[in-house]
Amino acid sequence: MGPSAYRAAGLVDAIRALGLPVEDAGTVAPAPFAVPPHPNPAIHHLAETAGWTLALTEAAFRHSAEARPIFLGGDHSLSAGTVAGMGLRARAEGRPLFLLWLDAHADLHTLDTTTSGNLHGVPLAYLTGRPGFSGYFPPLDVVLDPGRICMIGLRSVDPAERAVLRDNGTRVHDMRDIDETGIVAPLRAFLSEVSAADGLLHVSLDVDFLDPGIAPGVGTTVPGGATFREAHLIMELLHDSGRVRSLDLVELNPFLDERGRTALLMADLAASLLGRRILDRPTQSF
Ligand code: DIR
Ligand code: MN
Ligand code: MN
Ligand code: MN
Repeated sequence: MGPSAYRAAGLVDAIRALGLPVEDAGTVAPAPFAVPPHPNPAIHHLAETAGWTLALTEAAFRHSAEARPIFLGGDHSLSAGTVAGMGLRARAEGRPLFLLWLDAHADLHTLDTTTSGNLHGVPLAYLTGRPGFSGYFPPLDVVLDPGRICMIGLRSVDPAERAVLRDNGTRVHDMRDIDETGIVAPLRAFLSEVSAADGLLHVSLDVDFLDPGIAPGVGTTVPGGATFREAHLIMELLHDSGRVRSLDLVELNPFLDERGRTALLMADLAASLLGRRILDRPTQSF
């Protein structure tokens, strides 16, 4: 029901109000994808998720040819497909893909290390070519370099994920970092790198990146998340960078929301990313 809630929150009109042409491309249908039984009994919805990954990879590649797609979820497992598709797009343009992951979680489990069995916890392992996906997920054409990923907002990392993040080159900014340095310095450093490489940037925004006090509509709330102003500031800086090509809005659960406020906040953040601003300011360079 997430996409319906974003539509009801006026996402399309908010984008149109910025003077941008926008088209609602409707609902993606999952592709059939047969998988053998997996030895990890915790995993559920494996074949369905693999089928969605295949369909979303194709949809992301196709829609990004002439547009800057926004993918409405739905579970964070959808990023396995959207980012894979944007990897194909980047390759077609001869440019590197960079990924900004705004999340309380690292989503770096393999199918073998996940204990929850929730496949929202695995997309970054799939996308960075970690082992164990072969035969269970669609073959990945363009592997994402972990050194081109920046994570902001972490505050719930499982031991298996922590071990990977120790030395894979990903820029990792947990909430302690944000408390100590603020949100601007780490984001600027990352955006400068994207610009220097003439990269394409995909942003993946998990609702639980935000503090539960402002964004209750998600099944995996973690206290101590990003504030309203921190989140908008990130979006405003992303807009200034001119680098964002695609966006995921994921993990919204309207049944846990309070009168649509989380859906509305996510739609407002998307509008900030697309250029809604309080006052006109000189464009910043990165
Ligand atoms: C946990 C939670 N690491 C898992 N992950 C979530 O289920 O693997 N990601 N909620 O967004
Ligand atoms: Mn989920
Ligand atoms: Mn997530
Ligand atoms: Mn999360």
